[in-house]
Amino acid sequence: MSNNLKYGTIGSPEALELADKYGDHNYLPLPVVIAKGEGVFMWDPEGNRYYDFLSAHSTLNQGHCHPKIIKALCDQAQILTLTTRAVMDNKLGEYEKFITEYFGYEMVMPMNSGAEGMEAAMKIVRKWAYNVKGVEDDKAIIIFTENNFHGRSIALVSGSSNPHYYKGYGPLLPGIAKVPFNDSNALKDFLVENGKNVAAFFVEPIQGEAGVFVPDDGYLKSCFDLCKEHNVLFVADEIQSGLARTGKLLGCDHDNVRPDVLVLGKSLSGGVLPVSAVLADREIILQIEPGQHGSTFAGFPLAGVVVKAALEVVRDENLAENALELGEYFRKEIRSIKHPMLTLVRGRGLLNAIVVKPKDGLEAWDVCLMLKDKGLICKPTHRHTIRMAPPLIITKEQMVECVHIIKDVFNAL
Ligand code: IF1
Repeated sequence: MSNNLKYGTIGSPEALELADKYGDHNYLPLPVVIAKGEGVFMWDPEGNRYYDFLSAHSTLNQGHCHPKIIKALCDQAQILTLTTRAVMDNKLGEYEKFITEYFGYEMVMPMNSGAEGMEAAMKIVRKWAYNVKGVEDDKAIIIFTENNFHGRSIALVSGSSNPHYYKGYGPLLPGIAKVPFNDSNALKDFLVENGKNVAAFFVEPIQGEAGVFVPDDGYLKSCFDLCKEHNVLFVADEIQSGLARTGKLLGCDHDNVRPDVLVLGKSLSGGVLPVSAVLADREIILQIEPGQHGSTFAGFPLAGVVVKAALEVVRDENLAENALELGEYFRKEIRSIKHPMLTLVRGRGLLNAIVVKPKDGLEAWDVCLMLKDKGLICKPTHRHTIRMAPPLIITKEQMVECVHIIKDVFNAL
């Protein structure tokens, strides 16, 4: 038991030690321990406060422990958490009506993690390819983009172009092709050659994990039109780019594209539960018949009420407008920093990244450590790229303070 604790019963050193000794080592976290989260802030056990510029990788768009979402969770948790789909519960249909109307689709397949949502989408489009498009059995092709990130299941990493994610997990799933991101001609060439066997094209409207790569205006629309031309489904992975993060409700909205299949996750539950959702119209979703897919917690009543509250917050607190306005301010201010290590800032809405050029033995990781010491938490997504993504509820005053912290660090470098 450490003394001088403000939150919880163990201090940062002990928390780090226990996790290192008893837990898996598939992460290299920033050396900070979080004990409390509220809005845009996090606190360590000793009571030090940090601005959260990670938002759990766009899972906390509504901020930490949003009171409306927590209330929905606690109220429902007292009465019914789970039944499995072996029986019906009184919340599922209400939730499904709400979310399908919210995004303008006829149906939804509720899942748990984002990867499970993406896997369900892969199953749905393959079924559609065989049953509706008439692709020869076991010949369906799904197209991913180079440098994609859709999750860590073996099926999804089978389509990864990063050996870090797929090496040593073979044999990998066949039937996944890759085309360069932000190059609709590459997609066109592939479809002209192989279109008759292609079930779907999967794309993140902005490649988050790859380093926040925003495609050219019109790229998504060109790809969507090519998919229509070749009777291929357009599947948008909006797990990180969705829910107001890029300054519009969905990343696809920047190109006015309505995906045939929309996959949501992360902030869908406001960072309270792992919840994902696959939205599409009836002809597509109903390709999966009773008993052909599912999961114990998929669509459970506790998730349904939490998601409804989380989506109401996105709408009622105008998170998209706030992300648009403060994202412009953030990029303008960061671009005004003239420092040899700060080579560029890119992004859309409040999904941004800065690229840090190493200097005098210092690099992005060291910048993150200095930011942490000044009360702002962010982390490199790749060695030289730091993703900066605060909760979308951040106020202008708070953003001004965060920009000052970032400027102070580069002035000190
Ligand atoms: C980790 C980053 C990684 C995603 C997109 C699907 C998923 C994700 C666009 C899968 C998940 C998470 C996974 C998490 C860290 C984070 C991440 F891209 F956000 F930075 F990994 F690269 N589509 N992204 O971003 O959703 O199964 O995780 O719920 O695995 O370390 P999930």
